[in-house]
Amino acid sequence: MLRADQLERFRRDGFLVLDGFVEGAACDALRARAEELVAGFDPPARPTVFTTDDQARKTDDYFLDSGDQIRFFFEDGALDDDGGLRGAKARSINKIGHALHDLDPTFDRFSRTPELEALTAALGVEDPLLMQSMYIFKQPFIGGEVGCHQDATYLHTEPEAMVGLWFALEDARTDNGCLWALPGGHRDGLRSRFVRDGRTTRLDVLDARPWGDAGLVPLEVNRGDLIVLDGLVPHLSHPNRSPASRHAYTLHLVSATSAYPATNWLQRRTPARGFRIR
Ligand SMILES: O=C(O)CCC(=O)C(=O)O
Repeated sequence: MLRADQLERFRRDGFLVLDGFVEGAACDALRARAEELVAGFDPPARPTVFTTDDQARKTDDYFLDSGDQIRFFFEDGALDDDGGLRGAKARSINKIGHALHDLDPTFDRFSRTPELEALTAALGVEDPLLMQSMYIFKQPFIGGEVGCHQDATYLHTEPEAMVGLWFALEDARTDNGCLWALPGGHRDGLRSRFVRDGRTTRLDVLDARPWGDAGLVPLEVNRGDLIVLDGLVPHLSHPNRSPASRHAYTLHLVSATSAYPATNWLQRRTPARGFRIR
C-alpha cells in the first residue's frame, strides 16, 4: 500500500500526501450526503460555535456529548451579536462531528474501505479504532482559522498512537485555507492536552514554547488527495476569505493496544470500532 520511500517520508516529516487516493465520485457522494444532513438539521436558537480560539471556554454539553453523535457546529463569523444566524444555514456551518463514520451509511462506506485498512496497517497502527470523524466546510469568506495544534492534544493515547486522515473533497490552496504542517515537528513532544474534567474542559500546557510560523509548509492538494498526519505533527489552517469553499473529511484513528484516557474530551457510550464489524 505504501512504498518504502513514502513510509520513510512519513516517519521523517510526520505527514504524507497521497495523490488521488479517493475517486472524485466518492468525494462528490460525500459532499452530497453532507448537504442532505445539513438540509435536515434544524438549528437551535443559539447554535454552538466551533473555534480553536479559547475552545475550553466555549465548550458546552452539545459539544461534550457529540463523540458518538452527528452534531453541527457553526462558524464564529456566522452568528450575529444575539447568537442568531446572519446568513443561510448551509453557508454558516463550520463542521459536522464526530461519529459520522458510525452512524451514517454513506460516511461508514467511505471510511471503512480495504484501501484504508491496508494503509493503516502499512502505517503500523496496530488494531486500529475509528475514534472520530469530522466533515469540515471551511466556508467561503467566513471559514474560520484552525490554530496550530497537534491532534494528540485532543485524542491522547498512552503510548501515543494516533493517526489523522484528511481527505480533500475539493481542491485546497493557500487562498481557500489549505492545511499547513511543520515537517519533523512530531519528534518534539506533545505541547498540550485538552482535558475533560466532569462537564467542563481545560487546556493543560505541557510545554509553553509558542509554535510560530517558521518552518510550516503549505499542503496544497486536489480533490481526492489524502493527507496522513501523525498525531504529534503540528498543523494549522488559515481563515478562508476566498469565494471558494474547501470541504474536507477527517478520520482520526487510535490503536486499541494503547490506553485511551477518561480525561480525553471525546468519550463514547458505544465503543469505537475498527474497519470490520467486531
Ligand atoms: O481542516 C482544517 O482546516 C483543519 C483540520 C484539522 O486540523 C484537524 O482536523 O485536526
